[in-house]
Amino acid sequence: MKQMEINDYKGRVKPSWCPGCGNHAVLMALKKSMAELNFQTHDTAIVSGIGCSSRFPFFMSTYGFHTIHGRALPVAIGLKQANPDINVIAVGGDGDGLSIGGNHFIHAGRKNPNITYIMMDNEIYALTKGQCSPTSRIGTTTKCNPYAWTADRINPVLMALSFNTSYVARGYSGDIKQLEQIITGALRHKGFAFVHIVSPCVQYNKVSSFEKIKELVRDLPQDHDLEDRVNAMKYAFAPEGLYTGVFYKSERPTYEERFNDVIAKAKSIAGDNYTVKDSMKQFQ
Ligand SMILES: Cc1ncc(C[n+]2csc(CCOP(=O)(O)OP(=O)(O)O)c2C)c(N)n1
Repeated sequence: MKQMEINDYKGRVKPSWCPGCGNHAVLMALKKSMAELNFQTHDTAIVSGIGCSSRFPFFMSTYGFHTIHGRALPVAIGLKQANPDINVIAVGGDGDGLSIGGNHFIHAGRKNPNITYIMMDNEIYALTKGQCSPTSRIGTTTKCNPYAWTADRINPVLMALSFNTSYVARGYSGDIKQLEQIITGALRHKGFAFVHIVSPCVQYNKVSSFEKIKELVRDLPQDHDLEDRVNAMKYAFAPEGLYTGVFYKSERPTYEERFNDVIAKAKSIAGDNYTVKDSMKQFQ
């Protein structure tokens, strides 16, 4: 098997993100992590929704699926179920994953499919030129909200922890080394791995700039117990700053494993030629 290098993952399309956009760092960190784990391009699929961040699959040489708005996760979960041998990575923005796709985020956490989900959070809808998103701060002004944004924010890390996501981490586009570490951990993890990346938009979000986020960012304590979900929630909720690192990690059977158990059970009752149609007979 070929030893992969960062440049092997370079897609045919040059990244169309603005110069200075945080997503460039995420792209580099993912390539580094994939090279470290020697992910082969023909064994890897990157699935996205819609948004600037969701253009990600075009910039990689792996398989890719640029789906529809908010639907990266159901497509990624289906892909993994149909072909469990491939590495499936879902990517997208805060708008894609928390507005229109918020429902899928919840259910992915509790099902625990063996995939990684990278959310690039710029606290705005950038592709559509700067409307507020579920992570925009109260008071944010944009062309669409010229006076002030009025809704409270969603905390994606707290949300993921609350519905039992089995790997939860947060990074920041200004620290590519840490991004690489947490993404590598996510790709290695067996189960649903959620990586929240605060990734500033230099064009439409003047409130949460790189400078502002840099002031807030702090590392989780070295002795933080990765299996202590309640403590992880305290750090996720911390008003004093934006903690980064791995918040939580635990193992339980994946969605695919549980599904295979059900199929095996059905076959043991109905025989090897069992099909899903057979299971419906009892209701007819
Ligand atoms: C069903 C549907 N509704 C709305 C849109 C318009 N739309 C495209 S991208 C987007 C928001 C993207 O925001 P985010 O996911 O945060 O990505 P970013 O561009 O900030 O990276 C919206 C509302 C759409 N494409 N499809």
